[in-house]
Amino acid sequence: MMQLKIAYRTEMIDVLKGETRQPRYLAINPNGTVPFLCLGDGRTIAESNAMLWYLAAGSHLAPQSNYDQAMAVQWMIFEQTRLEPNISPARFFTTILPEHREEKSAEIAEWQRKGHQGLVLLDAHLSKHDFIAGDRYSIADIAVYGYTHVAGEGGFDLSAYPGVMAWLDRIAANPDHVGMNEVSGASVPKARYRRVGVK
Ligand SMILES: N[C@@H](CCC(=O)N[C@@H](CS)C(=O)NCC(=O)O)C(=O)O
Repeated sequence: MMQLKIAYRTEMIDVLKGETRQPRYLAINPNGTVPFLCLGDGRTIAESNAMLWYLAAGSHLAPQSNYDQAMAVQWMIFEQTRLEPNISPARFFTTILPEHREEKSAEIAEWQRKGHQGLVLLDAHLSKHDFIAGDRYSIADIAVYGYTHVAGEGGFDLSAYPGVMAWLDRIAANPDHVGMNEVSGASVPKARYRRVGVK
């Protein structure tokens, strides 16, 4: 939303405190997951990739051709099935809640094994392409960047993937890039952002 200069307000929900399971949050999002997008008119969107497609529609971040759109969907599904389910729990029990690392060591090893299978495929793609879908930066890069750039916190050594490493640097060097810690908990002053149609 910052890249598209869309005004928004962030409300932090603490997963570790179980806030996603509390009636107050379930009344807003029955799925009980974050992230969750509430539009100004009361409509809502779950799933990060659905939000990306909605927000980017008609903008420079939306893949243009039919083929690039299909490639974006393909890699977003890849991210949700091959990367996120492995990197996220490995990172959770390695870095976010490390006190359970020992008892979870067998599962962490399995998440890492499967996560590496995904990273090999991603590296092969990014060794031949500068961006995930098409020849320019798009929501497909944003989606795949999310967990890939914190894979090290899940015990993944990304130095084995030069294509991925070069792409991570390319994305972070984008002048519009907004780092994760620059948005967490941020309540962005509306005056700084032009409202461009969250309808
Ligand atoms: N596929 C979803 C993932 C949503 C998800 O699993 N969120 C986790 C945190 S990353 C969550 O809300 N967990 C809290 C819970 O299940 O109570 C997306 O990409 O938005």
